[in-house]
Amino acid sequence: MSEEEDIILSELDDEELVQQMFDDLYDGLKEEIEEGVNILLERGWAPYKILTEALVGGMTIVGADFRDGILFVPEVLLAANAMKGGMTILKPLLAETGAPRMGSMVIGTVKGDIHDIGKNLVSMMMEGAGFEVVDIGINNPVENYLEALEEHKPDILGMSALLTTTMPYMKVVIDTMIEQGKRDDYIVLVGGAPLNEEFGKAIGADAYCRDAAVAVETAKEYVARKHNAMNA
Ligand code: B1M
Repeated sequence: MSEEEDIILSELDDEELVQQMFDDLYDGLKEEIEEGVNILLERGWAPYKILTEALVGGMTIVGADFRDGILFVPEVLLAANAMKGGMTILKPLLAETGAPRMGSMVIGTVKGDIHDIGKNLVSMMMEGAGFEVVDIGINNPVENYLEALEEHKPDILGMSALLTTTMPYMKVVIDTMIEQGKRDDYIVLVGGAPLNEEFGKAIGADAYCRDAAVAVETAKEYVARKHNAMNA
């Protein structure tokens, strides 16, 4: 039996458990991540704390080693899969806050880009805050966004991009909305690791959101403004 198999997660204290979850995420061990999440929930950790400290914290380490050429795509896919296992447990709990309905959002990752963990996290947090979310998935050409906007008529369009090569596609979507006279019908929020506020402004989005918590706050602020303007 290997040393790894001897570790009993429930016997670790919180700090050790989170460290072990970082290792397990790194090794793509989905079942262990799910077990770790359940243990932290039993110990009274808030779902949001588990998400940010154990799961996102672990993924940050994976990201650094991916960047430095220590980890490769297959390993990172396994880590992503393990993270999704943990997120699946937390999703209903984050949505359970009984928050009043705040508004609605269509969200998707742009064409050429298949990263979806951040987008999924934003969707979960938005749902938890009382937004109705329609997630159109990854690799979306402009037509998909426009169809979803037409069909669901949300308050917000959210776009995600994780690659410097795909982030300019957000401008293609916004420019097409402008051409079709639809831009002002929606609040456009953008996010993803390589973006920044300046980029958000330059492409004509309403706001850039650094993380899921900022996305929720920004969405609330803009929807309230929109409703106030409509009632004025
Ligand atoms: Co990719 N990848 N990847 N990858 N990957 C990055 C992004 C990279 C930075 C890694 C690195 O080199 N350090 C790098 C991009 C470099 C660049 O463009 N400058 C990179 C690369 C190069 C690639 C490939 C090209 C690798 C290759 O094939 N050679 C390839 C591209 C595939 C493609 O998309 N066409 C690729 C593939 C993959 C995997 C498939 C293996 C996997 C994705 C699995 C999946 O998503 N299902 C993967 C992963 C996991 C990563 C890293 C390690 C982690 C991303 C992640 O999930 N982070 C990433 C390194 C990194 O970011 N540190 C990397 C956790 C997540 C919670 O954070 O996504 O930033 P994030 O989301 C945050 C905020 O950004 C914000 O809120 C979220 C939650 O707080 N946010 C929004 C995100 N979207 C939002 C939308 C909003 C609002 C806020 O709308 C309102």
